[in-house]
Parts: sequence; structure tokens; C-alpha cells
Amino acid sequence: MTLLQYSEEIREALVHKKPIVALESTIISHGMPYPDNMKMALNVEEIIRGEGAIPATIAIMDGKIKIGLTKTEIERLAKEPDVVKTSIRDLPGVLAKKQTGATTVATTSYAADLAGIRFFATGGLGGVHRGVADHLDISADLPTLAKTNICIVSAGIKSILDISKTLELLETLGVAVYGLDTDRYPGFYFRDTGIPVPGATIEEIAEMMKIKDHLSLKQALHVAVPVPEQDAMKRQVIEGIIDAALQEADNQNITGKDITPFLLANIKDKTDGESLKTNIALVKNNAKAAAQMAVRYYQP
Ligand code: PSU
Ligand code: MN
Repeated sequence: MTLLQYSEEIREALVHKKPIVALESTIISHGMPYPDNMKMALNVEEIIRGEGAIPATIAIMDGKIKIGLTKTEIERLAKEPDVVKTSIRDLPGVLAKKQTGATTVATTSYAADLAGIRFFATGGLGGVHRGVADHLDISADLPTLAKTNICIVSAGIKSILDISKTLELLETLGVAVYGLDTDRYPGFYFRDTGIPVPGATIEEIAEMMKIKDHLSLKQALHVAVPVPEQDAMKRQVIEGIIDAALQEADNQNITGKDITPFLLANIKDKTDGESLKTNIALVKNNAKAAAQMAVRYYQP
């Protein structure tokens, strides 16, 4: 049974040890509306190519985990209404039922690691939800990152979450966290949470990944990149909006895997689309950084 299916380009890149950057698909199907999601997905691939690396968007289609998608496949993920949000526990079910599945950070990391891809760019990690004492909601992204050897580049943990508890849990799980050229952890929509983290350069991150390979350390390395200044939102503004969105989710009894897509869409409406613009800008910025790391990692 071969469940992994590579595009010709990715197969060739893996054989010749060319730099590859993995990309998730939940952000396409459940993180952004059409057609912005499709434009974003295609733009991000171009940005990675522009840096000399090869993009590998990952999704579940026709009973296979596909690594490297065609434009038509990306369009399906962006448009079709019944794409399943596929976190790690959902993977066997989506494959067995031959559903179309959009992979989360957890499932994308797992698949990328399996394929031997070392770098992965996304928007924001999942994590510990706010109010966790009353409602135990912790993203499967975290335990999965504890056992996948990947460098995950994001603009932090999604602002809708409890950032300090998520960072504590990442520490427990053995996932290292570095700021790219900054020693303050970014807050997804905004640049600075005030939480100190060690800073690192592109070169240092590439070196860390090589060292991790030597030591067979299975945990992910998380690199946080602040959203560019011109695209960032003001912390005070977005925090108020997040609180209102969380209240609405609670009123409407939204739980489980629906909560993150609900909050992202609700925040987009409340900000007249500004949060979506910021989200797109930060994903592009992360893709560029991840591509630079991948290129560096494969330099002799
Ligand atoms: N980053 C974004 N938008 C998203 C996500 C990340 O900018 O939609 C997705 C990722 O796929 C992540 C998921 O794994 O949200 C987390 O969902 P949950 O909290 O249900 O685990
Ligand atoms: Mn959850």
C-alpha cells in the first residue's frame, strides 16, 4: 500500500537533495475565504520558488497523501465546500473514506517528516486555547510537533490562543522556540507579545537543523517570525476583537475543530477584512524565511 504520492517535481527534488518547503492546506480550505485563499496559496508557492526552493503543498486527495499539488488541486481545496479539516487523528479516516482532506499543522508536519522534508511554513501554530481550565482544548499540533523532525516557521501561535501556556507546553514537549532576528515572541497579527525568546539568524537555524539530524532528535524546531511592520495590526485593537469573537463562539456553542475556523472568519468580518490581509502578509513573509533556511541547509 503506497499512501504517499509525490509530484514529479518533489520526487526529483528529494532524490537530488534540493531545498523544499512544505505548506499546509487547512489554511487554504478552512483558514481563508475563496478566492483570497487560492491567490494566497499560489503566491506563497511563487515566493518560495523566488528564493530558489521548491514548494510542496500537502493535502489528502483520492485516498492518498499528496506531496506537491497542481494548480487544479489547489483550486479544489480552495473552492470545494466539503473538504475535511484533517488533523492527525483524522488521517486514517479521510484516507479510508477517500475524502478530500486539508491537512493541519499536525498532519502536514507528520507527512513532511515522513517524506524527508525539513522545513515547513505556515501562518500560526495551533496551541492551548484560552479558558483551558474550563474547557480542555489543546491543538493536536503540539503533541505532533513533539515527534516530528521539522523546522516550523510561523508568525507565532494564533492570537486567539493562550500564548504563554502554549509556550510552556512546547517547552515540556521538547520543542525549541526561536525568534528570527528578534528576542521577543511575535503575536501573529501583531509583532511583539513581550514574551522573551532566544533569537537566531537564518544561518543558525539551518545549522540547528543539521545538528538535530546528527543527534536524531525527533522534536520540531519552531521559528517565529514577526509579521512585517507595514502589515501588522495594533495589539490593543485586535485583542478587543478577539475577546468579542471568543464570546460569540461561546454563545453559539462552537467547539472542537470548528472553533479555529469560526474565530478566524469572525475576526475577519469584525475588522472589515484587515485581519485577512495581515494573515496573508504574514504567511508570505514566513514562506520567504523558510525558503531561505531550506536553501542554506542544503548548501555544502
Ligand atoms: N494558521 C493560519 N490559519 C489557519 C491555521 C494556521 O494562519 O487556519 C490552521 C492550521 O492548520 C492549524 C489549525 O494546524 O489552524 C489549528 O486548528 P486547531 O486549533 O483546531 O488544532
Ligand atoms: Mn482544538
